[in-house]
Amino acid sequence: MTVNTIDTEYAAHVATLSERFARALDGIADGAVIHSGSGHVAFLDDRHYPFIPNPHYKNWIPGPHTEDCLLVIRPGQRPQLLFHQPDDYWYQPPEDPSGFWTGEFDIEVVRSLDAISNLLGDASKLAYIGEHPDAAAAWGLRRQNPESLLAALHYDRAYKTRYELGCMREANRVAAAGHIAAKDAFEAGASEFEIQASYLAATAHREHETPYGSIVALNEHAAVLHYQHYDVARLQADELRTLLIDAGATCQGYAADVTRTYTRGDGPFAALIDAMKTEQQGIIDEIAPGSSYADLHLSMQRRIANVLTDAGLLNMDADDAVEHGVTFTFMPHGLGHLLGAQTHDVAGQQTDTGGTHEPPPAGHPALRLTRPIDEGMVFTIEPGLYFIPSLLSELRAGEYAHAVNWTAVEAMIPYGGIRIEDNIAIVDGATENLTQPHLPL
Ligand SMILES: [Mn+2]
Repeated sequence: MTVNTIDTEYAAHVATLSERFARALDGIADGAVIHSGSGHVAFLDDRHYPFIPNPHYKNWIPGPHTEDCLLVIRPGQRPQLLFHQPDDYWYQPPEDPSGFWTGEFDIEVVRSLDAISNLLGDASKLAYIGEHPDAAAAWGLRRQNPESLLAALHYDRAYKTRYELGCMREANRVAAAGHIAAKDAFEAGASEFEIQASYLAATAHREHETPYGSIVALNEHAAVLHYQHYDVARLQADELRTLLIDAGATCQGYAADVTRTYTRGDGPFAALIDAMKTEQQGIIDEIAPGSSYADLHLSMQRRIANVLTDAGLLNMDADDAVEHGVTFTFMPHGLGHLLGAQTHDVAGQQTDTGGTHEPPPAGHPALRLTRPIDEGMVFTIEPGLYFIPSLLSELRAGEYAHAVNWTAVEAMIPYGGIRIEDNIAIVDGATENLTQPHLPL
C-alpha cells in the first residue's frame, strides 16, 4: 500500500468521522473542540516531556502532530482547524499545514493562544475533548470530555476506515524494516541498547515517536512481559540465547505493534519457537467476522497446553490445563487487543455506543478485547509462552505440580520466553495479516 492510497482514501475518512461526530454529539452539544495537547514540563525544571498527542486529534489530522492545535467540529459545517504556529526563536515553530489532507478543513493559523476565545465565538455549547481543563476553561470551554460523547466515539473507533487501514499497513512496513535490522544486530552480538538503536535507525523514529517503548529483551529478560530496560553491555556469543523484540512504528499517528522471538542454533527452545509459529498461524486461521475474541483466547490457551505437552514439558489434558489455570502460568496475558491511533486502542471491552462493558472471562483478567470481531476491526494476535520464575514457583506449590516435567521446564528458564505478534484486519469479510507481507515468520 502506498502513501498515494492513503491520500485518496482520506476524504472518505473525514466524511465517516463527520457522520460519527454528528451522531455522537446529538443531544449532547452543538459541536466538539479537539485539543491536540500542550507540553508538560518536568517538576522544578524547564524540560518538556515528550509530546504525546490526543488520540482523537490523531484520528482526524495526519502528522506531524503539534501542540495546542484545536479542531472544531460543528455538524453540518466544514471542520475548522485552529493551527498554532507561534513566532518563536527558542524553538522551531511548526511548518505550515501541507499535504493531501488540508483541503478538508478551514485552516486558521493562530500565532497566540490568546486569540482562541475570539475564534471559537460562543463556546458555551461546545464540548472540549482534551487533557487541559484549565486552558479549555479559559477559552470558554466548560463542558469537558462528556462521558457519553466519548463512549460513543470510542466505540466507533474500533471500525477502521480505508484510510486508517492504509496507515496501519504502512506502519507495519516500517516496523518490519526495524525488526529485520534488529535481528541482524542480534545475530552480530549487539547489546539490547545497540539493538534498539538499530531498530530506531531503520524505522527513522525517535524513541518517543514509536507507538510504545520497544521491548528489546535478551535471554531471561524475555520472561518480563513489559521489560523496559536496554542493557548496554554486550554478551559473549555463547551467552546469547534469545531475542524477544516487541516494537512498533507509526504512520500518520497510527500504530503497528509487532513481536518476534529469535534464538541461536537448534534445540528444544528453537523447537518451541517453531511450534508457537505454527499455533499462531492456526489461531489466525480460526478468525472470522463475528467470532468471539474471548473464545479465540481460550482456544489459544488450549494450543499452549498442547505445545507444552508435545514438547514433554507438561502432561495434562488441554481443557483441564486451561480450566485449572495451568496454562496461565505460561501465558499470563491476553491474546491481543484493538489497534489504532493508540497501541492499546480504546473500547476493546465496550459492546455498544452507550458504554456497556464486557469483562474478560474468569481467570483471564488481562484480556483487553472481549467484543465480537467485526468487519473493519484491526487487532493484534500475540500468543506467548514464557518461563517466569515467580509464576512457576506458584505452579510448583499447587495441586497440579505433578503434571509438570520440572527438569525440562527449568532448562528453559534461561531462554526467557516467546511472543509472536502480528496485526490483523478484517477487510471485506476476510482476514488480512498486515504484518507478514513485510515480515514473514
Ligand atoms: Mn500488542
